[in-house]
Amino acid sequence: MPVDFSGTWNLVCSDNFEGYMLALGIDFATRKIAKRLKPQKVIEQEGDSFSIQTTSAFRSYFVQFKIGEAFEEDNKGLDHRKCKTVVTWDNDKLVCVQTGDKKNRGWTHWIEGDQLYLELCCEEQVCTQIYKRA
Ligand code: VLP
Repeated sequence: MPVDFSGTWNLVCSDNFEGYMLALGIDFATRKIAKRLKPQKVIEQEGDSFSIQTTSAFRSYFVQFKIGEAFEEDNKGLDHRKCKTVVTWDNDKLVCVQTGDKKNRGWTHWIEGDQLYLELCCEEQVCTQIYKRA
């Protein structure tokens, strides 16, 4: 059985989100608001089809994809840069590569115990977040 990420997940801790946002060129005022947010993720996984809705009091972001199928991602409401994005499995990890103006951009999701992990990368910065089931 493959791992199932489906569910509603609430952020419980975040390390170096500031560094990640700086690497993305997010302005000071936006970073000040964003770092206080406790986003919720609703993930739907059906076979190789996924949707991830990230909701916060300030901005929200929705993405959907199929494993191995590259798509144009607009990052609307985030840094607004367009990327060519593809998500693949690395064993039980969901690995996203976002090719565009920023080097080494992407994210990885995995589950450990009852916690959802998210590692966000941009250039030299790595932000690690942990979510728990709502
Ligand atoms: C921009 C960077 C904060 C900060 C300003 C707005 C959306 C994996 C993946 C699915 C992400 C989340 C990236 C967050 C980048 C913030 C608004 C915060 C809430 O999630 O789950 O898209 O890439």
